[in-house]
Amino acid sequence: MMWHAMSEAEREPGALPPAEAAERIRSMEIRGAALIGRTAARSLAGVAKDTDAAALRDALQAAGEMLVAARPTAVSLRNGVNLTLDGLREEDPPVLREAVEQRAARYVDDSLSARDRIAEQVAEEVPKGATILTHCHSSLAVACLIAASERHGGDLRVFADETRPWHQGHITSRLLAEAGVDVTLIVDSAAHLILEAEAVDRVVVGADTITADGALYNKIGTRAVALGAHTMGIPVLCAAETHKMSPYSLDGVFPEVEERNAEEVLPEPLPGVKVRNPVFDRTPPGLITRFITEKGPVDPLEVGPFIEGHFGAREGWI
Ligand code: RUB
Repeated sequence: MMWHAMSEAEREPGALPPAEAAERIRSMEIRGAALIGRTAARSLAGVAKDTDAAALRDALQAAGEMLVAARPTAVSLRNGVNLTLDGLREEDPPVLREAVEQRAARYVDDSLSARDRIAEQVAEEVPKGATILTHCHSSLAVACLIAASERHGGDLRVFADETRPWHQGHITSRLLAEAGVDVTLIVDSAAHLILEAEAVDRVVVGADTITADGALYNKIGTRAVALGAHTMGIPVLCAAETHKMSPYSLDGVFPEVEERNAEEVLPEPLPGVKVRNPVFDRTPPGLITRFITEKGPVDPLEVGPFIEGHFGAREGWI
């Protein structure tokens, strides 16, 4: 089955063996930052459950490293691994086993309940009759738009942009339509025209990584949409669970922007033509109005202190 034809439930996998989880994340069969973080946590729980005591510590470390290496940009993948293993490596195997399973379950629960809390907040601040533009497919943004539409009895319009080359905007459109939301699909390059011509009230996007300087790493094209909105005075809201915040950026480690295969852009090579295929970009803090997290709204300029307060010592983190 094509990944973009799958239902949400089918795409929320159980405890996959780490090599399979990593491969399915790498191939984008499992994608979207929140989901890949949950997939990593569940995979580690599976390792904890199924590995002999003597091999457990090394197996968890190796699995963690393999999962983190699967895709480079979304920090929730790395946080999913590190928050699941945090401070446990020295524990005796029986304690380690149980604690990893509990931590993984907590990571998953926190992620899913964050989505609901964020959706409520965004729904509260979106006015009845509003027109919203969203970019790519963010499960958090979709949850927000469904909640907002329900709150206003369907009196809400959404424009979803397509996001080539993978067309994740098609997933957004399908999910919103299935939920009864008034949704219109547009190509990425129509975003500026639509922002203006349709008097869009808010842009709502998701996040792969939020860094301590208040910048947002998200699907390629987010920056252009945010810039367009900014020039027109349209607020840009980023719906992001705190798992999207990068504690590593406090140490000066910023996300690597993933470049994918040329074939995704040009299936048949054209002689003499080179291809670039960066799939994320960095939107600077000045173009984002607010991050909406499960802990409430965070101003881009307050992200650094927020991250410092939110994450602990991070000893032994991958
Ligand atoms: C998806 C993307 C999404 C974020 C947030 O990129 O950039 O906006 O991951 O999604 P890709 P969510 O398709 O390359 O994974 O809100 O579901 O975490």
